[in-house]
Amino acid sequence: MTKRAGFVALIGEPNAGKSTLLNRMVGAKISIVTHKVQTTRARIRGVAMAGEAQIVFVDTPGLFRPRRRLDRAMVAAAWGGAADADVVVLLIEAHRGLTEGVRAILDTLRERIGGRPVALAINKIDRVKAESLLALTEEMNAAFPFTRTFMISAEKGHGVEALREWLAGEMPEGPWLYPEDQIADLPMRMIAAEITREKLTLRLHQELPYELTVETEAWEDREDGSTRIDQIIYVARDGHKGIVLGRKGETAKAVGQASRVELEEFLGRRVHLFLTVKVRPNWLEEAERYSEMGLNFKDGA
Ligand SMILES: Nc1nc2c(ncn2[C@@H]2O[C@H](COP(=O)(O)OP(=O)(O)OP(=O)(O)O)[C@@H](O)[C@H]2O)c(=O)[nH]1
Ligand SMILES: [Mg+2]
Repeated sequence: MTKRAGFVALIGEPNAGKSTLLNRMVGAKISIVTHKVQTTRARIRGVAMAGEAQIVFVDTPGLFRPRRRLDRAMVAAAWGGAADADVVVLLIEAHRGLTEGVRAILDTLRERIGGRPVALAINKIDRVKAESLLALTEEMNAAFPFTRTFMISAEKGHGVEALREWLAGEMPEGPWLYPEDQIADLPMRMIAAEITREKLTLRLHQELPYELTVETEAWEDREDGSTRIDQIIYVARDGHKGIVLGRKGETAKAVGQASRVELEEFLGRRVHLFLTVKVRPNWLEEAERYSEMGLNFKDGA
């Protein structure tokens, strides 16, 4: 059989389940998932195999109306991911249907993504009655000429194989883009920072997760088989430092513990994780913070 390889961009509103789908396709957790919106900040590539086809999934930040610099850089990264892809998959949530946000995405798709296949994946079908899906499929296809429609549950795995099979056939013929055993195209230190950011997002409330960022400062694989990882949590305000640390440092300790456990599982080695919280009032306006996240600072201007 001939080899095939190409890129599939996963786009959709925040919280649609893009990262969940990427992880399922790849078979490993390489993109963080939370119940909160705006979890993914940059383009994350995961590699999946389907027979002789290599499908490089590009997880993107959710698409929404951007207000701040970081928002704008995230949305630009998402559309950049779609523009480079061979196939675009739009994820929507079955229980929310054709929202205003989805309509806005369809408008931009019409303007920017000419000629390429765009598939619709109605996700979270486990949350609705099957009867409602037919009407939603019709409504969506009246609003946009989707190449195909899939009904899936990224979390439970329903319908995901059919989507994978179809995507495999859509990939252009050509050599594979990554070695067969590579599953992610993201530096380990960035994955490690993302894991800690996930644990922070799960524990902190309201706007705070948005206003912090995590960077891996140092990484040392030791001869005894363990790894020492030093990370900095940047917050924008003094008051936030106290919240991240928690009473007697309990919050930071719990976050560090949860992150370390997942890092050990991911790396398959013992991990010593050291977290430092730093106040940096202007980090949301610093180019270096954006490049550390894999974003383009100028996109946010
Ligand atoms: N019930 C149900 N929940 C799902 C499904 N897929 C994803 N979720 C949940 O939806 C939430 C958001 O999932 P993510 O994968 O982080 O969504 P995302 O589109 O990557 O979100 P952003 O990165 O913020 O744009 C999480 O709580 C997931 O567990 C599904 O098929 N069914
Ligand atoms: Mg995501």
